[in-house]
Amino acid sequence: MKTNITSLITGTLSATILYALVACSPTNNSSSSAQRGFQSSSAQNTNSSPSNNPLLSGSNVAVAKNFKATTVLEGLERPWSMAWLNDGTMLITERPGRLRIVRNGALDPNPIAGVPEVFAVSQGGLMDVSVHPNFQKNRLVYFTYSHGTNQANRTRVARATFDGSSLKNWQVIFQVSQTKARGQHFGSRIVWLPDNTMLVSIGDGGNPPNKLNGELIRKQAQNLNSHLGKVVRLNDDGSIPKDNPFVTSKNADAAVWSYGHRNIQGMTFDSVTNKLWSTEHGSRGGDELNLVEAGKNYGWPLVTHSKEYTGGEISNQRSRPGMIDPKVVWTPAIAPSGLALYSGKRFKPWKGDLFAGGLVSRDVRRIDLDANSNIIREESIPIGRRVRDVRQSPDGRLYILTDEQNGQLISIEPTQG
Ligand SMILES: [Ca+2]
Repeated sequence: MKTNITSLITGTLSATILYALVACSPTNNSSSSAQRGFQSSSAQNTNSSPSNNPLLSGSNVAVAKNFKATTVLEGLERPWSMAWLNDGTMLITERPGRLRIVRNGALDPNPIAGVPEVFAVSQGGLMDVSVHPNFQKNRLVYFTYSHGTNQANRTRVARATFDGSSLKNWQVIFQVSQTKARGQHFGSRIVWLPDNTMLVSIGDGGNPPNKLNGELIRKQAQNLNSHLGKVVRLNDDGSIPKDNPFVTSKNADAAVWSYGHRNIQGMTFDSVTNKLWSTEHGSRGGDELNLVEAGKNYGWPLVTHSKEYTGGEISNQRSRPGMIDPKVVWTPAIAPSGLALYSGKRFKPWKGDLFAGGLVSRDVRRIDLDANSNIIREESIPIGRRVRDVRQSPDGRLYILTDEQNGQLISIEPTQG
């Protein structure tokens, strides 16, 4: 047995070495010139300020010791998002298409009525839930969800009034202009800005072989006339704010706020620094944390650290003038979903830090920022379950949702400085 395994390993190594020799062979001109180009661009990176380079996060992330995780409740089917009403009541979406409510710490066994049928296949379904900043007056709750069929579906944003027991007047206020096939890359997080406009993240439409107009659909992330692969900014009724970055551009959709995104499933606004943070899924590796600004291009799929699922480059460029580099790159992929910036008084050691959920890494990444939003360090808070969402509650606690058939609501907290 032992000999067999050894020979198997040796065989694999020989094949790898052989492949490496072929790839580095001086007769392979295209390969060696590509290599020179890569070396010169990394030399430029070394000369620039270290704070401009992304943190390249690998598999040796420090594991947090001083924390406690407590399961608050379970029995949620594939929960995706959570939001709080003014009285502390909690709303939780389940991806198959249900809205659940938690009153005084207890999960109501009956889902909230009034959610229409959603396209709940693969990554799709009922996704984000977000309460209007003036909910106390207008009772408006917002949702993102996928709608349509396996051949033609798209992300929608809807709002409804919540009277305390059911949703009324479900109204679609925005939908992605193009439909796509299959159940990938819908986004979709909602974030409110201080002026009561909302940002919504929309995925790029899916992996190869998904196509649109004869080319890979993910290229739409660079098409300013498309909603795919974008963050869009809307008024609370779905109309377009007059000060959106591309409102006066002839060749752009006025809803577009930022572009070149693959699939953002974590997004949070820091009201102290007025900065928008997002996490997006790469393909194989190359997941990103980005500081997102109006009108900027975040590169996908022209610039990326991620590779095709089948192996091979998506692009040999990691950075390009006019495109914004990520702040953190995660390889291997953590599959980031859910993002919170802790601003509460309760957990002083965590104040001002970002908390990013990881579906594949089954943890929460705590990202320590300095006063200028530079990354100081990262640590892993192990959960042992797929983390779909991370949120700060109005009373200054941190909660996560786990993406499971029997999903859990878990609270996490630091146990010492
Ligand atoms: Ca990027």
